[in-house]
Amino acid sequence: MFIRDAYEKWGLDYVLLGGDSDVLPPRYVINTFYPTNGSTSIPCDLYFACLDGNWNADGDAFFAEPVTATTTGDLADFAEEVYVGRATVSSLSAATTFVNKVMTYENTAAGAGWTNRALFAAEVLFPEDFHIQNYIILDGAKFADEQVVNHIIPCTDMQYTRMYETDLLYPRDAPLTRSALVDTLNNGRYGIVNQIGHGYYFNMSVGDVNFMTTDADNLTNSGHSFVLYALNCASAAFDNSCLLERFVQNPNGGAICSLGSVRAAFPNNANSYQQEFFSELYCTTENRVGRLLALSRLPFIGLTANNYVDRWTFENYTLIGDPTVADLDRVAADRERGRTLVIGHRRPERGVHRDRGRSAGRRRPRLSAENRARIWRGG
Ligand SMILES: [Ca+2]
Ligand SMILES: [Ca+2]
Ligand SMILES: [Ca+2]
Repeated sequence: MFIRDAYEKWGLDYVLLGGDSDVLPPRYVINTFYPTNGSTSIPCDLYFACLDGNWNADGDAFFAEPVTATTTGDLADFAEEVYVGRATVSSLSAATTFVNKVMTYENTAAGAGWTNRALFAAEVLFPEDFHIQNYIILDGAKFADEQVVNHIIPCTDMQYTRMYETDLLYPRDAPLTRSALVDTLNNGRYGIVNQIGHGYYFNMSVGDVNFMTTDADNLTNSGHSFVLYALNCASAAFDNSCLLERFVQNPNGGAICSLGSVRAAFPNNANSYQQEFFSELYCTTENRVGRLLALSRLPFIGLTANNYVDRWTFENYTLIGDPTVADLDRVAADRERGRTLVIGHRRPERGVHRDRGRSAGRRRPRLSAENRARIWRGG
């Protein structure tokens, strides 16, 4: 296939898939981890990034089948050779909007200050119908607090705003509600936005109610597009007109790119990847989103051979947007900065599996009752 040829002949590093699912159909993979005794068909752009192995070695109708007691499965490769993102555009005008937005971002945001600001929008995950008098099983603010304490404070001089549903367990700067979040996204100017909560294809829950696709369409933070990382279920389901692509498609604001899960997410597991992503972003010189996504997976790659939650998270987390987009207050330190929309930007190293000396599989899989629970609401 073209990407494999380009990687071998040109040393390709970054690939922007040019089209939404109607233009460039996704490769669906089958995953039997969830639901129990069932399976899920997952649109998996990781397929375009991992060029070794054979995603359908047994030649049947199903891709990326794991080895089971009764089948040999496929030989899917989960170690990226290239870093992939998708431009979810279906028309020339949408493509023009996409490119113009990236160009504006890369030309104006570097050193602008606001890109050095992070916004958290975290709600209580369990119980799902949390009310202030309830006990808390799992607060999304826990995952935000972990970032602040472990990465932002020790590694950066970044400003951060913590919008949480409750301050019962973790200190917050403001209560999280839909109207407050809309106002903050429009007027607050943030480089990084991290939502932690429930979600589904067309919504993400932000404390009191859902933030919908129309809310993403109507954002007006033009010239201050943010990198959006969402820990929720399915709002990156790009085989629909999903919430995370609507943030990116908005010509008047929204996100420059978004990262999230295309189907269900398992919060404790997904948080491990999220922490890796932000640790790499805040505590190293790495700043390109495509590579950050790959690096966030790397410590867990040894766990993907099993038909377990890490395999699920690898297949589900995806990038909507240009994989070379960089968090721009870190651009000055990026001496390898290339051109916009790079395809074939040669760097000395190619695969993430060669880049770092960390051993794979340093964390063991765990299956808590909470981890088995979906975190979507309204779907
Ligand atoms: Ca197969
Ligand atoms: Ca590989
Ligand atoms: Ca779509």
